[in-house]
Amino acid sequence: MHENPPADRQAYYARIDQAHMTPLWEVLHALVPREPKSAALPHLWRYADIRPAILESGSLIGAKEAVRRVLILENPGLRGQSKITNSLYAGLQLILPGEVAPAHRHTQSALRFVIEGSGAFTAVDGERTTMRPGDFVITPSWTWHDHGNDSTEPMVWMDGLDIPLVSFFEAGFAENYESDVQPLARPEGDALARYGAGLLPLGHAPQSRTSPIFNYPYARTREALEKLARAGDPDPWHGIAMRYVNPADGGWAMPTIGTWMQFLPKGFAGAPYRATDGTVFSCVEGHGKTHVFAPGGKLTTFEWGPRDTFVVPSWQWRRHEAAEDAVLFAYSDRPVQEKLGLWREARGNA
Ligand code: GTQ
Repeated sequence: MHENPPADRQAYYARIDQAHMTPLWEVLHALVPREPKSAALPHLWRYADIRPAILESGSLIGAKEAVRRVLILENPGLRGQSKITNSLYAGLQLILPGEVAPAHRHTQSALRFVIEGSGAFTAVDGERTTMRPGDFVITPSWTWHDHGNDSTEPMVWMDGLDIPLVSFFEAGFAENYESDVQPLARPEGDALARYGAGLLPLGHAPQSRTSPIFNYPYARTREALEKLARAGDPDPWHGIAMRYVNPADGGWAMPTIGTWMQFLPKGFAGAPYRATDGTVFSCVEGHGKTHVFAPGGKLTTFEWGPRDTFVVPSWQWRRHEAAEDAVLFAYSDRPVQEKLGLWREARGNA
């Protein structure tokens, strides 16, 4: 409230401080802001700029020793906190041919979004899936998972986890599996056939809050987006925007992280949009620009292309443009905010 409270108040604050109390009126506006004021900053990580450092990590430490050899993408406004937004984590994980990232499980949920390379696998609760660029792969909370690379190329994927959320709730548990690689219980493709073909086993009762599909292959997503784009009528703010769905309940694919794809047709000039979920974007195809307007009017423009990652903080206006057909993958904490009745969005003039 006051830069320098009067002496009698300061003396009073010092006295009540001894009893672990502090006056609300000095902090009320910060505690209950008129609107969100994210400490996070908009930022773009160009893959070409960071790729050498990612590959260099492969000569400094093995995947097994590191457990997960990942470079964390730290928001420049939140350094030292392992966060890309206030509630979410992002990292780029490298796995070299022949390497294994040993099996473990944790209550944090993870998504993998394949950036470079093809043919490495992740195994989740007894089933392996081969990962290809643009695939969206889920490791649900408390499921055993190990990663391996039987291909001949290095493989890099983006890890998106709800680490800051779970840490906020102080609900994190983790344990290692007894061996590096878990045994397989089902053939590859089982989950996609069982749950991802517009069918569900008769009488299916969900065992978890996460989608039973754990790899949403890009080939299928791309085909749907392409058809919808050709049909026309893109949303003026989002283009063709399609969320990943949990087929068992129609909700988001993950309980804590919302994921979707945006196809921006050639020449798309999106209208301004903002929402309370700080959002991470990864470009899959095409080139475009995103303008972000921070509070106070500071404009940041990102010129992105394939494999680049960028983040837009909560409640900052953003506007996408695409000079050619472009595809963006996105994730945020929207499912959590929706469940808590907090999520808001606003649309500028189209
Ligand atoms: O693959 O299990 O980037 O546990 C951070 C923590 C990846 C993983 C991360 C993890 C993982």
